[in-house]
Amino acid sequence: MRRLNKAVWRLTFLIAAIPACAVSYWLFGILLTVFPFEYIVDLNDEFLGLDMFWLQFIPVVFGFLGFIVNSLTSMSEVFDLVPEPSDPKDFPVPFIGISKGVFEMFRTMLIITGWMGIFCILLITIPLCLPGFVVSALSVLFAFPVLAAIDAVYFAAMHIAKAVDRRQYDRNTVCFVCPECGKTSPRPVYDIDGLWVSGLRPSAKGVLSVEMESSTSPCFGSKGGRKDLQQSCPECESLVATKEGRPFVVSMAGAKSSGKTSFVLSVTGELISSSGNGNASAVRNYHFEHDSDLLDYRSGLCRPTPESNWKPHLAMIESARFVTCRNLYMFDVSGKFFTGAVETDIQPQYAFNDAIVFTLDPTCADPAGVANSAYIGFIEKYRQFNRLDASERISVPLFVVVTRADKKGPLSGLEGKELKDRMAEGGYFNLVNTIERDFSSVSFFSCATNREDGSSSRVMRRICDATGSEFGQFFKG
Ligand SMILES: Nc1nc2c(ncn2[C@@H]2O[C@H](COP(=O)(O)OP(=O)(O)OP(=O)(O)O)[C@@H](O)[C@H]2O)c(=O)[nH]1
Ligand SMILES: [Mg+2]
Repeated sequence: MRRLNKAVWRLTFLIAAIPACAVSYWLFGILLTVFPFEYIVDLNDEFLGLDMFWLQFIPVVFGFLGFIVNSLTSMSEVFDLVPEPSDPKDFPVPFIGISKGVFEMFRTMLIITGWMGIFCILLITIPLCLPGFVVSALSVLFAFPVLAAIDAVYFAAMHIAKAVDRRQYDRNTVCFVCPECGKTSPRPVYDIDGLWVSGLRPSAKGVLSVEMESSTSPCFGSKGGRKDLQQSCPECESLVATKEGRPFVVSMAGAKSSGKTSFVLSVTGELISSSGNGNASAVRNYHFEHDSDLLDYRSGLCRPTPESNWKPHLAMIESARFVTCRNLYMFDVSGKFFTGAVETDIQPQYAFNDAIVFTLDPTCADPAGVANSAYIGFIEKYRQFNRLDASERISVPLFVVVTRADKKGPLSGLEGKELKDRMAEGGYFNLVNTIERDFSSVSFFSCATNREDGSSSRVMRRICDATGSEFGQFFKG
């Protein structure tokens, strides 16, 4: 890119010189016929014997060489010209400002021409020196409009790039979920040189890889470190580092020991170990404590979730396919939450979750009764939180996940309609009926959530596909 910029930059100077040379050549033809230059023709006839073509052409060549030396070598610095385009790293549209450079050149040339003209007249070297300066001045005169036109094209390109960047910024920061308090807001608050701003504005240069210009007009540039700026949650003010990842939010529900935490750990564990089905460049848990939970889970230990838990499991997925991260939020909660025994039971994500997973342990004592009362505990809270009355169907899809598929039973290994029918026949009639009445989209799966055997990932894949989410590619189908 840098080489290309340089080449285009220099080419514009050279292209502009061609018509200037032609005009100079034609001008010399006229000059040689008028006072005080006609004596050059006489001198030539007497001593050199060059024909008219060369007499006109030689000074143009001298002028052109002078022009090249001026514009392409370090001589340009003497004349306050810009010999090279700006580094594309600092200035992604490097040609902006070319007219200014050319104008400088033009101005300098006029001054030099003026002074040298006087000098030349005094030194009888007018015929040799003046044409060179005339060529240079004319070259600049021609270069100016040509380069101004190029400038205009690049200005237009910059505005388009800015608009694209703005769209990307709006799209990627339209929904922020705080990994600490679990609440959502349009975007985090950015810290720019100690100034907190809730939305970024473009800088004068603000596209792609531009650095932050100043605290008053920072740019959007997603590649310009915007994602890495210090950010905080506007709700709880905690510092966050979500890299503006687009969220996909799953709420977990289900009775105690039904496998909610196991499902979450199995999904995130497989996501990490498979590098997002090979489609991610990096996947990691946002909270360090979830790394140790995963280690315990892998060694066969899965503790009951404390009632005080409200931090979502957040798996951050980085992929070259997307400009920003993709963040998978799974809100795990203690099964006690659905018994009515827990007072502090606010689940903020109920307002914006993309999917709900309801786990069910078919091997416990009275599985249908346990699942039913957990479901009622859940749906009451959900409706209450979203102020939905019992007649309204919930549009967020619900996924019933029957766990313990590793233990042989009447429901293990089944899914979809087959599983639903088997459940309806096998004592879960009320539950299946109520769920289908409450939700407009319900799917049934069974899986072994105590291990990472791919069954949980498969469920996640279906969840993503059913909700039309781009997260599906990060899970094995
Ligand atoms: N064999 C088997 N055990 C499972 C499965 N899923 C969960 N378990 C075990 O069941 C126990 C409870 O699982 P959890 O994932 O903690 O259940 P939970 O729903 O999160 O429970 P609470 O947090 O107390 O509400 C753990 O010891 C898990 O290892 C499964 O699919 N098969
Ligand atoms: Mg749990």
